[in-house]
Amino acid sequence: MKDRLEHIADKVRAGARIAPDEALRLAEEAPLWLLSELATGVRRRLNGDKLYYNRNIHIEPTNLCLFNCRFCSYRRPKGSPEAWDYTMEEIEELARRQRGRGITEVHIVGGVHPDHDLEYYCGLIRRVRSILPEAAVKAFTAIELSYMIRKAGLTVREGLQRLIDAGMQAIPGGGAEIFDEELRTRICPDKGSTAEWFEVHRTAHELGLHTNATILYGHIETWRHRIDHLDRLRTLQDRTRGFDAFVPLKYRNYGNSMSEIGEVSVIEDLKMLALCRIYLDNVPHLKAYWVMYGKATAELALQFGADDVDGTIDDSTKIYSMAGADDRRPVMTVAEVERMAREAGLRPVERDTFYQETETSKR
Ligand code: V47
Repeated sequence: MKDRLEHIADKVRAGARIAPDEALRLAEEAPLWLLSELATGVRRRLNGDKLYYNRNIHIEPTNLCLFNCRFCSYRRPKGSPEAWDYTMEEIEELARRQRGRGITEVHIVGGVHPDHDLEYYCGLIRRVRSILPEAAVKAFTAIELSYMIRKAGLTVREGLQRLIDAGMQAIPGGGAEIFDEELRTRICPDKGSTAEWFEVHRTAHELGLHTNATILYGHIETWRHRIDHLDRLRTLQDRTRGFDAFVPLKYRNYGNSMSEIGEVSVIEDLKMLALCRIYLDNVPHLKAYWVMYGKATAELALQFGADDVDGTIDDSTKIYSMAGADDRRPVMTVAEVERMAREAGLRPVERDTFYQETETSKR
């Protein structure tokens, strides 16, 4: 009988779906070159020779947070000299500075602020949309959403509908961390649950919103936990088709209360990216978020299944620089992404939030 690993590889090459135990075998036994070949095959089938990016900024309204996740380097307690809590006017000013720069997406996430309510967040979205009408608002992790909606006494469906009416157009993938309930209570004991995360994304999909999903990997989890996480996402995606992109987030260990764990190697990152691409055969895009991986690893990721590197960012996010990422002031120019694509043998495509090619890109 054919070697079992070769049998799994043939399944992937033929476009067939692999089971959790097969994914585990690939993770534990496949050489890196084979993972690269298989993930590249899946990427090509789904996205041809495209490398997607967008012109985006993040707005992080506050780093005050009700929750105290052990991996977080960003949260500060009230009164800390490093805490921030922007006023609405300051947020408007951040948006105004981006006028006329071709930004197509504003990604808004921050701490779960103890005092703000759903009306505040709806107002925030409306103001950003009125200042940057050409940009889509992709806002709030499922954990922030679940909290603000519950506090308003609404169902998830009613709360999301209010935010949609205010102008929210997509939901980022954050807050997923690790779905295994036992590990989740060890790394983020007081955070919203796996069930809450899924309720928000499932309902969003039912309302026609597109969302992303993430995993926080490289801490205390094993390959089994990672594959279980991917499997739960693949199952929901079979039903709803609402996830646009999967974004693996490598645990960065600077300045948080799990620092002693250290960080996994770049080889492990590449294996993880490939496994995600192979396993999530129904999620169209795999994003190697360059701010978190650093530009060098993001380039390598393009040989392991990634078709998207996120966007230009323009030094607008602190979550990763505070956790030890290479770029203290993250900025990616369009020329840099174009070079990255060409060197990988790919075609750079500027996209909007919904993975449609922008008019500038078509010219
Ligand atoms: O949920 C926090 C992660 C996430 C650390 O959807 C950490 O397109 C590593 O979700 N080391 C928020 N990761 C960011 C996020 C995201 C980013 C870019 C694009 C998209 C998208 C989503 O950041 C959190 C958490 O998983 N995170 N601290 C850390 N020390």
